Amino acid sequence: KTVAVVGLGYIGLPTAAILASKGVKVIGVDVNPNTVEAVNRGEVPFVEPELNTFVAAAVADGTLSASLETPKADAYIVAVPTPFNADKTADLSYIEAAGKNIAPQLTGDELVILESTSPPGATKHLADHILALRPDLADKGLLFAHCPERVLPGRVMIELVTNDRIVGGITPEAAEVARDLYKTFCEGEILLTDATTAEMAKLVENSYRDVNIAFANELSVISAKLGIDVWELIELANHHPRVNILQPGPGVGGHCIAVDPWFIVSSAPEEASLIRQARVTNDSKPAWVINQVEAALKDAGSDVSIAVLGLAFKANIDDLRESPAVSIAKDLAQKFNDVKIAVAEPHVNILPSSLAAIPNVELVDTEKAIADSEIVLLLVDHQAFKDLDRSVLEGKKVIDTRGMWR
Ligand code: SAJ
Repeated sequence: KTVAVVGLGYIGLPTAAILASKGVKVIGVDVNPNTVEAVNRGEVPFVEPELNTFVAAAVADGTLSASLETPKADAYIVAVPTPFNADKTADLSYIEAAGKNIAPQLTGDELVILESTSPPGATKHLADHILALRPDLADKGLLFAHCPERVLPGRVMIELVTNDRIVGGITPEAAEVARDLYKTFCEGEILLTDATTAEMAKLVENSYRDVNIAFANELSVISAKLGIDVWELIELANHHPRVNILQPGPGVGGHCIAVDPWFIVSSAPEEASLIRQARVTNDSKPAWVINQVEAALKDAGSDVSIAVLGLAFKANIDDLRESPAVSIAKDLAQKFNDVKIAVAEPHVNILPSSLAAIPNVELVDTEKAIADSEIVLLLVDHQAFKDLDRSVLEGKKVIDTRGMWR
């Protein structure tokens, strides 16, 4: 049996490599020639622990190869991006492009799995798209299923094996055949449902977290107004046996939690009011942080510098994409262009291009950023910042968006 994995990104390549490690013949497909060449050399074009070892071994064994062309295969796993459009609806063009390339290769009894995080109905949309291109296969046995991934970057090779998996079929038979494929490497429970429920389950998991973070962020804004320490408030409330409030911060980043709820909202705009409001609440937090800094600048007088600590979207990672910290640093620097912004991010050694182009921003080490500044804005709760000797903060105006230095 041959499996084609379409899209060799953060999810597709690990999935391809783990299947190949179980002896399945896997052909990875990607539109990027650099990715295809890297994989064929046994290399990984991004950082993910352990993935290198898997890819190198599978390529050496001949079980994994990569191609720009979609091949004939018994099963297809589509793991391409689903970004959102300006109006917050999902952009299905990558999924449609994958379907267009798969369609001519089909003979009628293949399994096509959509793994990309998708709005409800996307698997059916992919099936309809393929069948519109291949009406001759309409009553043959093509199978379509959705199997969302829920792995945490940094732990992908472990969680692919140990996490439970939801498998949703357009038909019950499709779910069963897809389950058998995932069983080759997944040791968690494999739960069968229909495709739309599987699509929603993934979106709901991330919306659940978004709504709960929004609650914490709203509490932080209310508490500031009332002169209450929100972290003490949450800690006290969480002593209740049925209360577990998450942590407020400078906003919600990453590629999942800040995106997926919009797919629910755009599917049911009238009904999804709480889910929409959570997105609005979390997205408004960076502007609130900037207002706090503006007030501090007014008190501090002229000729002051601001130390911005952290750019990553969460603690102890180097990922700056969709990070509220990056957008806060950028907006601050542009709004107060006569104020020096000393950015410290121990996990990177160059500024992202959106910040590098701004003249009053520079990347320096943490000690220097603090020593040279009157205002210290903590945006990410990196361990490196936790370990700082607090005496360096003496005499500084500290704005701690993570409650790390209370
Ligand atoms: N955050 C807070 N307060 C909190 C928790 C998080 O402000 O109490 C912020 C973080 O700082 C960060 C953002 O939320 O900016 C998201 O971080 P995260 O750790 O909550 O989630 P991700 O984006 O790294 O990974 C999530 C996970 N989903 C859930 O926990 C429900 C992961 O399991 C998914 O696989 C991943 O999304 C995904 O790919 O969908």
